Amino acid sequence: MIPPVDSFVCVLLCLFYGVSSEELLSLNGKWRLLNSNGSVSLPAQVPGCVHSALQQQGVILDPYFRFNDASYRWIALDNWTYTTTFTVSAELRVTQQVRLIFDGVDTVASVSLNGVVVGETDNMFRRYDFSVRHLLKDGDNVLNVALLSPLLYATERRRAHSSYRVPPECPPDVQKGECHVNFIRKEQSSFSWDWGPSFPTLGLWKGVGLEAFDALRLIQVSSVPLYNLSSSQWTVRVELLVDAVQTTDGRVTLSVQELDSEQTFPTRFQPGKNKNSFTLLISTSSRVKLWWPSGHGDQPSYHLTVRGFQDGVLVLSTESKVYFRSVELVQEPLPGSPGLSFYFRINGKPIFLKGSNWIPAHSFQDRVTPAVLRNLLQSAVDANMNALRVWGGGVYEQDLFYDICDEMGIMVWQDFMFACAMYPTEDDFIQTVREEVVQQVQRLKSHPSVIIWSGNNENEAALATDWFDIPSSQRPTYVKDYVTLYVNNIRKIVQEEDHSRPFLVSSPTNGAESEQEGWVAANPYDPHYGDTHFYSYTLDCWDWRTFPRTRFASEYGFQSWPSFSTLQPVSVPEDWSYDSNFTFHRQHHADGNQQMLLQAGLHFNLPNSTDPLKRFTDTLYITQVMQAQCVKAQTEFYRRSRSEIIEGKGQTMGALYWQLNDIWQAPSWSSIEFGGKWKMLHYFAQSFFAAVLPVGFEDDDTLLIYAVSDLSRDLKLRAVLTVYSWTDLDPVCTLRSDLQPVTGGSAVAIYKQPVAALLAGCGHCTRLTCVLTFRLEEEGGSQQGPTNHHFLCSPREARGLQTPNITAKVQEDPTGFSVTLHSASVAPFVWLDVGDIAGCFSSNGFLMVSENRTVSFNAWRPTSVAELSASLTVTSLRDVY
Ligand code: BMA
Repeated sequence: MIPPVDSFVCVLLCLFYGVSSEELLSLNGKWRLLNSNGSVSLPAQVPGCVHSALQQQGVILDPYFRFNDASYRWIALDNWTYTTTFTVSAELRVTQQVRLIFDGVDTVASVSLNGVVVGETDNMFRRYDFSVRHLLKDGDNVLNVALLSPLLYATERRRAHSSYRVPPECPPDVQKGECHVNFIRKEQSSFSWDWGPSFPTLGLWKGVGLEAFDALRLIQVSSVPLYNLSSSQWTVRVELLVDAVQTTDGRVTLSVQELDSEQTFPTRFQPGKNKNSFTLLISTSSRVKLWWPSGHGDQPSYHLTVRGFQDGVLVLSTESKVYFRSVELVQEPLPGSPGLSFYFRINGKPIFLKGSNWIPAHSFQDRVTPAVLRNLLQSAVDANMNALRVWGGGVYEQDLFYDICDEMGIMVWQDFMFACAMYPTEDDFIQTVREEVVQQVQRLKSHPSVIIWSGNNENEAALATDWFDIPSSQRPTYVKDYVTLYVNNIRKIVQEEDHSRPFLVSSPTNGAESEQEGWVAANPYDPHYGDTHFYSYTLDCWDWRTFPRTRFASEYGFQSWPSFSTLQPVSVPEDWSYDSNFTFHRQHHADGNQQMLLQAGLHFNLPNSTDPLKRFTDTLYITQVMQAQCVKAQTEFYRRSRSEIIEGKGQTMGALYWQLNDIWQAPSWSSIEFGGKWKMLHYFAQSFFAAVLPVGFEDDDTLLIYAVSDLSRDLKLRAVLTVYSWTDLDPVCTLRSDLQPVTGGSAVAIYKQPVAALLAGCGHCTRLTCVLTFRLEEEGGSQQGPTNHHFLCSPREARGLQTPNITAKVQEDPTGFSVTLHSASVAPFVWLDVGDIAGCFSSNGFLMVSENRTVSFNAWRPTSVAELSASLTVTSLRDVY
C-alpha cells in the first residue's frame, strides 16, 4: 500500500551497514488530466477519478444532482490521460531494482514512463507493478497513464466475442445504464444497478509510487491462525510475498510476544516475486484469547512481528495484528429434514448471523473516507448486527473496512466481484481474474472478520432458472464456462491460498448439494440446502407463510424512499411529488414506486393531504413504515425458525437483509440513507436483531409468542402481554405466561392462545379496537430484550385510532440531547426527524402507548437545542391521512 502523502517522501525502511536499502517515493497528489482531444485539461488528485476531478475543478456540477447522471454520460465515453512529472534522487537511481507500483487502476490503461510504454492494465481489482529503473533519468521524469473509455472497451470486447452471447447484454432500460459490464473487470454496479446510477468511473483509484530496493521488497504479509482440534494447538501460518533482486539466503524470525512464542526459520528468497511460508507454533495455546463476533465476546488481537535477516543484517521488518478464531460452515444431515444444515460455527459455537448486505458506499470510491466507513459500520453494530455480506457487484473493500470489521466483531461474507451475469472465459480474462483472486485472497485472509469466500452473486441461480433465455441446446456451454471460472479457477486458487475458511461457489446456492449436481443445482433456492435470496413485492409481507423457511436467508428486502432532507440537496421544488420526473428517474427497479404503495396500501391508509409537499413527505414516510414493518416480519420469522424443523424445513441460522447502505439519494432496499441517516428500518433492526427478542405471530387465529435468545447462558422467561385500546393510553389488560426455560442459542414458544379467547378475557376488545404489546421477563421481573407489538388488524382498519397531536420538547443535559414527547392517544410509527442534523435517536418509529416518552439524540456533529427544536418534526400514522 502506498502511503497517502502528497509530496516526495523517501522512507529508509532498513539500511544497516549500507548493505540493504529500500526507498519509497509516493507519486500521489496533484497530476494533470486530459481528455482525448485535449479540450479538457485540468489538475486531478491521485488517488481519485475523472468525475471527481471534473467536479473539483468546476467543470461539472454535483453528479448526483437531479438528472446529472444522464447529462454526464459523455465522461465515460471519452478516453482520459493522467500525467505527472517527478524527479528522483541519485541514490534511488543506483538501487538494484525500481518498481512503479499502482495499488489500483480503474481500469483499462496503458502506462508509459518518459515516452516508453511500461505496461498495461485491465482490471480494477489488481495491484500492478512495472520495472522502471532503466527508464529513470536525471531531472524530470514524465509518467503517463492513458485510460480507455470503459464503455468503448466493454463494447469492443463484446464485439470480439462473437461465437455466442454472454448475457445480459445490457441492463433493463429502467436502470438508465450502460451495456456489457461483464466484459470488464470493474465494479459491476458502476454501469448502473437497480439501486444505483451509471457512473462508469475512470482513474487511479488507489495509490501510486516508486519502490526502489537493493535486496528485497515486501509486497504482502499475511497471517492465518489455524487450530488443531486433536492437539488443542494454535499455529499461525505466515506468508511473505517478496520481490527479491537475487537469490537470498537468510533467516526469518516470527514472534507473538504476548504469547511467548518465537521461532526462527532458515529461508531462501528466489529472485523475482515469490512467496515463502512459515508456521509459528503458539507455545501457550491455552492462554489464547479468541476473537468473537459482536454479541458473543470480545475481539482481542495480538502483535505478530516478522523480521528477515541476511548475513545477520535486518533486511525486512514488519508488524501486524493477529486474531485467533476458527470458522466452519456446517452442512450435514438434519434429523427430520431432507437436505443439509447450513450454519456457521465460530470457535466451535453455532452462531446465528444477523445483518445485511453491503454495497459500494459511493459511485466515486475516493469519497469513501474513513469517517464514512466508520459511521456505517458503527451503525451496523449499533443495530445489533454481527455480519455483513460484501456483495459481488461492488468492490473488494479497502483495508480499513476489514480492519474496522475485525475491531467491531462484524463477520464478513466476502463475495468475489461477479454479479447477476454470465462471464466470458477467454484466456486473458481468466488470467486477469486469477491474478485478481490471488491478490485479494492474500490481502484479506489475515482478517478474522472474513469468515467465508463466495464466488459470485446469483450467477448459479441465473443459469439454473434461466434469467437470460439461453436455448437449452446452448446451456452446456454456459455451464462449462461457469465451472471453468468459479470452480476450476477461483475455487482452486482460494483453496490453495487459504485453508482457514470455507468457500461457496455462489449465493444463493445449495452448497454441497449444488456441487453434487455439477455446481449448478436444479433449484439453487431450495430451502432445504444452503442459502436463499427471496423477494416478493406483491404478496402480503405481514403473512409469514409467504416466506421460505430457509436454512439461511442471505438476501430479502423491500424498497423505501429516503427522507426529504436526503433528497432535497439533489432536487428542486418541481421534483417533490411522487409522480415527478425526478421521482421516476431515481427509481431503477421496474414498477418500484408502485410496488411500495401497493404493499403499503395493504395495511395502511395512503397519504392524501391536499398540500402537495406534505403529501410527498408523508409518502416518503409511509414507504419507510412499510419497509420497516415488512423486513421486521420476515426477520422475526427467520429468527424464530432457528430451532425448529417444520414440514422438513427450518433451522434457519442467518438473516442478512438486502441492503445496509446506499450509493446515492434514491429509493432502494437500504436501511441507511446515503449520508448515513437511519431509515425507520434501521431503528427496527436494532430491536429485531436484539440478542434476546420476543416474536409474536398468529397461526390460524392463535397467537404465539416465541422467546429467541442468542445468549450463551440459559434463561427462564415469561411473556408479559399488555393489550391497549386504540382510544386509550391506559392498558385494557395485562397477561402473563408461566416461566419457561430458554436455552442459550434457541427459539422457544412460550405463549400460545387463540386470539378470540385472549380478547374475550380482556375487557371489550376486538381485533379492530385493540393492539397488543409484549415483552419477556425473568423471574424477578427484569425485562430481557425490547418490547414488541402485534397488530390484531391492519392499522388502516383500526377503530378509534386518533390524531395524537404529539408535542415535543428538546432538552440538553450533560449526557446529551433528549426529546420528550407528549401524546394525547395511542400512536403507531411515531417518527422523529431532525432533517440534515446528523445523528441518531435512541429509539424511533415506535408505537407510543404512554402519555410521555423521552428519547435521546446522539448528535454526530455539534448542534444545539435551538437548532434541533427548529428542525424537529414528529409524524405518526394518523398524521398522513
Ligand atoms: C439481488 C441482489 C442485487 C439487487 C437486489 C435487489 O438480486 O443481489 O443484485 O440489487 O437483489 O433487487
